[in-house]
Amino acid sequence: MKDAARPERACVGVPSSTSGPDAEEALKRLARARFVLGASRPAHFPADIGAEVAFAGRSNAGKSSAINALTGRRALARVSKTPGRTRQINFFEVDDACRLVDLPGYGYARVSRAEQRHFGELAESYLHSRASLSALVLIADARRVVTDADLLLMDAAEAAQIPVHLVLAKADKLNRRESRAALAGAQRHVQEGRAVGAQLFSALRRNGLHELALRVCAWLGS
Ligand SMILES: Nc1nc2c(ncn2[C@@H]2O[C@H](COP(=O)(O)OP(=O)(O)OP(=O)(O)O)[C@@H](O)[C@H]2O)c(=O)[nH]1
Ligand SMILES: [Mg+2]
Repeated sequence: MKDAARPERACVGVPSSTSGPDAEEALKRLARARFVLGASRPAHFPADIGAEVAFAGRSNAGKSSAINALTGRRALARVSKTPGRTRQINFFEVDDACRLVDLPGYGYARVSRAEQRHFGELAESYLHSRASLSALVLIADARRVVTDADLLLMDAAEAAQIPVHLVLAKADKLNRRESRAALAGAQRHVQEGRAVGAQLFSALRRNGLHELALRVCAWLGS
């Protein structure tokens, strides 16, 4: 049933080239995104039709910034220096029934236990029940190792047959050697089947933007 809802699950359409006119088209398409709603309970999610790509990861990893960079907007998704900024599941419609989804981050100790549990349950319910969810973009800080919570999320996605693209954000904070090492570490998760792809990314410098835009648009379909 879930497979039928995700025909492009095997990452069909991810191009070999990551720049050029296709990437420009993808960015142009994503620039049409507009905020639809923020949901704090499943009953508030928009209709489960079409295709969605959700951005998940640790608090403060750069999920909302990645959405802003992809859509060419400064503040479509709210960004903050304080972890735990995104407290709802925020839906952005790109075009007819194709959406980007900004998930609340996990692992922020200063959010109360009860609230963490609430976010966790909300995200879990979203992951397990959302037929239109085509893929997850897992944003991790390039300077940190992938955390146990990231691994748990990748396992949950695998169980739900949702492909994961691992994005090492804030790559502008690393030098060339560190970047290579971080990417090699992330590629192990690809080799071991937890992710279908891995890349470096910087919302600040727009590095890796074309590659990510192409992936996201391939998953959103046309
Ligand atoms: N240097 C640098 N800073 C970044 C980058 N992306 C995000 N940041 C900064 O990291 C902080 C957190 O960014 P957000 O995009 O709000 O992170 P988030 O994952 O959405 O955080 P939560 O909503 O709390 O889960 C902000 O201060 C951003 O300006 C990047 O590519 N480079
Ligand atoms: Mg956020």
